[in-house]
Amino acid sequence: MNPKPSRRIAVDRESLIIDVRRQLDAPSRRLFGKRILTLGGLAMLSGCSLSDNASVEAFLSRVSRMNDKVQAWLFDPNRLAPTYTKAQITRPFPFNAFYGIDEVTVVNGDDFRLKVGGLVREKKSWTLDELYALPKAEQITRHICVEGWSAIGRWGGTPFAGFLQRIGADTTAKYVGFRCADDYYESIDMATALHPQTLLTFTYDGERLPPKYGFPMKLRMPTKLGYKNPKHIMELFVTNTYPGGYWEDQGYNWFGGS
Ligand SMILES: Nc1nc2c(c(=O)[nH]1)N[C@H]1C(S)=C(S)[C@@H](COP(=O)(O)O)O[C@H]1N2
Ligand SMILES: [Mo]
Repeated sequence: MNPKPSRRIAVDRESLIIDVRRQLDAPSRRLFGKRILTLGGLAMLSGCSLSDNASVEAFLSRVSRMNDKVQAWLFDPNRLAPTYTKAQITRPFPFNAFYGIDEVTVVNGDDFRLKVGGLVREKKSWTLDELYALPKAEQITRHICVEGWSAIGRWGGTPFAGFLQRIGADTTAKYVGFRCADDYYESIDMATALHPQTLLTFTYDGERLPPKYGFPMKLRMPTKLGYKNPKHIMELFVTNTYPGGYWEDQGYNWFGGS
């Protein structure tokens, strides 16, 4: 494994500062009155002194939590992300993970079972054939990675809202969490889980999802940044207890809207 946390955190610190500035510029922020719309003002709001590294970290993480709330509040469950044509697909579509492509996780599909748990009526595990038999949907959308690239890809699978309904998920719960075959883990807000473009995907460009793109399945959300889209999902659960995420627990913003 070749983790690259320091670079990722540096990028995130910059993106947080960009977020802060964007929030300062956002018309909705004028609600708070022009005069406190400065970094110092935000520091005051968040109760942080910004006097040393630790307090800067605390400040950024509180801004990030405020940012989660603002993003959740601004999220429109009916607004669709742009879609594209087959001719616009990026080829080759990039691979990314917290390790290199030579270390891609290979899951054996034969004895695979998707574990489903938490606040659901039906805690049964799913074979791939059962999942492949679910209602189908496809999308060509843009995937945006905070490492500085974006690409258009084509994913096929089943609408996640329908799947949640089928397993009797408590859709008034706050989060859906994911555990992956490669130590990655993620969680998303219920509004995004129920968004019509959120798909549990099993194919990439019409072919079975190859290991590099997340076999056996990837949750694809064009309304979220790349790191929010878990690959190699082994288990999912519905919960009201904040589950965090692989990069979020190292400082990334949790809501991660795109
Ligand atoms: N299981 C798992 N899912 C993951 C990651 C990972 O390292 N492991 N990386 C995330 C990040 S940062 C990105 S940009 C996308 C990359 O998906 P791709 O390889 O299909 O481009 O996967 C996301 N989901
Ligand atoms: Mo990413």
